[in-house]
Amino acid sequence: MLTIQRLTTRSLQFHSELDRLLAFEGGQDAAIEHTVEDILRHVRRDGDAAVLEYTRRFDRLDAASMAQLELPLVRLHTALDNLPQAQRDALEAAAARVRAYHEHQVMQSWTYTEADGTVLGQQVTALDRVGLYVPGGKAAYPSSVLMNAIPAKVAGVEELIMVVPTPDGVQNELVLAAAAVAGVTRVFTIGGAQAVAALAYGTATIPQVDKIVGPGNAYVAAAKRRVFGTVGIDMVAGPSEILVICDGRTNPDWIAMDLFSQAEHDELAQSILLCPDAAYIDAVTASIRKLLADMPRREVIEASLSGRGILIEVRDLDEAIAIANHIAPEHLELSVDQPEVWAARIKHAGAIFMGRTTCEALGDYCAGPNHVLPTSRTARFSSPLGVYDFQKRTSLIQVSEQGARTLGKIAATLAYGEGLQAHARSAEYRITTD
Ligand code: HSO
Ligand code: ZN
Repeated sequence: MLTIQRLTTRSLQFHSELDRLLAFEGGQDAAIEHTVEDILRHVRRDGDAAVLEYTRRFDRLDAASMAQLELPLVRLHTALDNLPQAQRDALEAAAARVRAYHEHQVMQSWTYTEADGTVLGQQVTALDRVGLYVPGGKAAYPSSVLMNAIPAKVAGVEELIMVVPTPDGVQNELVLAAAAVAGVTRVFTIGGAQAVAALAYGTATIPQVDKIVGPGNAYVAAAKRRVFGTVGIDMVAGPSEILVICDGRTNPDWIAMDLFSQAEHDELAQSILLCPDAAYIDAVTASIRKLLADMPRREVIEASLSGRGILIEVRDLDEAIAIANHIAPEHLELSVDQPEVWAARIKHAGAIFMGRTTCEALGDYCAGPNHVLPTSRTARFSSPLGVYDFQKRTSLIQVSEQGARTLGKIAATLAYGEGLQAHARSAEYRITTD
């Protein structure tokens, strides 16, 4: 039975009820932490042998050596060649659009020269080697392979090492085809915390990477958190979210299906509608009930909408914008006239989908922007995955003779103030007295 929460901002309890429904227990589980700690220690000590042992135990895959768990690149290309033509075309079209979008993000090096000839700047370089985790189970999305791998390639990352568990040896053809399209350089059929450990520490066969990206289950998330510092990691994503602001003049079936589109990911996904028109909220509720019946994933959708879904009647669109900024949703749909006017007032959201014809699902696959977005209100302080995450900045300083004199005096004065003689004298040596 579907029971979706309905709130009105006119209620005195509105804010406390909203915050209660937003709260997501992303907390760490002690048993998982303990297991992951063991796995990391074991892989760090025994390398390939430990990874092989865990792969045997967890994925029932009995390999004599790690080399047997590496897929040759021709295997990826065969997967691509064997796809039905329509799927191949869609994958390639999506990849091309994602690549074109991300090319706009590339940071360039820059320098500027001061009056005395001192040159300052910033040199941008790519990470050398990145690990891409791809889940094997229910969330094995080829689109996520594209979204994680393409920005790395655009940034200029030379080695992209993908790990993907294949329980009982079952390989996902679309995932392998997506890896071919994205230009992944090596693939190992390993997963779980042991794969994260292998990438973070390196083994005889698996090269140590500089950063690990990609979604995974609770074990993978715990492992990524623990290896952070040895390597970089991307965000640890929570369940998907969608928040729709609608003026009440979009086909209610469209909005119901947009709410379903994120609800179908996960029982813990969150779908929210904000609308100033109570009768329209009734219409969307009726659409939800009508359309749910023939959704193949209706149980997941029903659990998600019943547990975390919210339909909110607001006083007006201004109030809706304020609430959206408070929630900082992963995906925000503005199903209104002149969406650009309202979008300009949004400060916190992972991605904004503007206008009635723009559904969020297009962003998941092929619009171009990344679908790896901040969840669980983290859009207050973080951004979509992008080329930026695979580039680094190095500062450049080249001080002229005259610059050495003026800066030397300032630095020496501050250094004496800090009691650091060597700093001061090092600067003073360069103050040529003529
Ligand atoms: N909406 C998900 C990404 C995705 N959707 C993959 C479909 N496939 C991220 O929140
Ligand atoms: Zn999605």
